[in-house]
Amino acid sequence: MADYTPTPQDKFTFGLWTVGWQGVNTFGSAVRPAFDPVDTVHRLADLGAYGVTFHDDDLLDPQADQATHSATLKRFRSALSDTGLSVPMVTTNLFTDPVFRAGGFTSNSRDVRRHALRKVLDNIDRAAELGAHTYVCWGGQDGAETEAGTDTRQALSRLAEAFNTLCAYVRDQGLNLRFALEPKPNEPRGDILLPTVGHALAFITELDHPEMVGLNPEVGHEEMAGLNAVHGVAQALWHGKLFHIDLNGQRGVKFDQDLRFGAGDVKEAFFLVDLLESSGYTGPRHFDFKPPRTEDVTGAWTSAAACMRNYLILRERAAAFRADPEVRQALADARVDELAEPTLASGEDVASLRSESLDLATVRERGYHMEHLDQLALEHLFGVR
Ligand SMILES: [Mn+2]
Repeated sequence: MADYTPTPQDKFTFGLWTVGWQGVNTFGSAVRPAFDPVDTVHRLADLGAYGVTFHDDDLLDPQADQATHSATLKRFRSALSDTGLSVPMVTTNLFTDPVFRAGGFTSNSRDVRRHALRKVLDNIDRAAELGAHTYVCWGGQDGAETEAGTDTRQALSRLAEAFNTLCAYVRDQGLNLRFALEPKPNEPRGDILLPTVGHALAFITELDHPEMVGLNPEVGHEEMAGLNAVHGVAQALWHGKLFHIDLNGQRGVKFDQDLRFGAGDVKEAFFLVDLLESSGYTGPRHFDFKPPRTEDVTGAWTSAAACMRNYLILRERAAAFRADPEVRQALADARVDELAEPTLASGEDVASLRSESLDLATVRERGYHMEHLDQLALEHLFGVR
């Protein structure tokens, strides 16, 4: 049995808000104490993580004064340098404060939109100082419960204006920072803008600097929309837009579960790891999960460690699947490689194409044997091959 102990080379990262989630939900109050970010950094390093991420408010209490913020940042930086943990990504909280109840970048209130931009600009400065190269934007309150209350086309214009402003700032400052949009269909709003990977990809094409803006797909968010997260990530990769990824677990179309990675749709997790590991994606494997409210502090860390262990187990299973000679034959039988061959030959014109015909009677009987291939995948996942 392989050793599934993570190391920094695996590039596993966690948000302060993930393992540090106190368990406050719609119906229940906090079940765990707040974690000191410095303790979290040390604990993550001990577990083999590569980095830590945060929303501005996770690290710096919005009620505290500037001197307190400076002291907190100093302690945090010391913890980073003591442990070697990096900060590859930073994000902004534009959702907790009641001022954002009608949105951040797309609030109907212009003063709120200006405040939201200032909050992000301030945190971009911190992100750059800490060496982050990715800035995730999740506009959780940028949505609606009623069509009457928001002009969606104007909201998209204000959203584009926000990203154009932020990109211009990053360029002016000469920062090495890219933005990653995080789609989500709903929760907390009834409907959120840019609900899926596809919506976000289309939105990016309308920006002044589309090359600076990509995606941070979250497994559970695509599944909440009833979509196949592996397909969504594959399309983001195809567009060159997988700037970051949030790994977690979700079981179907329901509230945002944020289960530990692997503890949702296991087969989808298997194929997602298979995709990431074969795609050339070199970014962090970031876990955006929440330890369930059943867990005490010990259980929260058990949940965090399991995210990494499950990724490593699935990575090994996926590699074994790809290396299995029977799988290779099954892939050939399913004609999987044939899809990489262009439909028209190089330089071929449609006249040549039209001069041919297909033996329809034969091809109508052609089977693809994908059940056999899929069963082999399951058996590797189950650990019986
Ligand atoms: Mn989520």
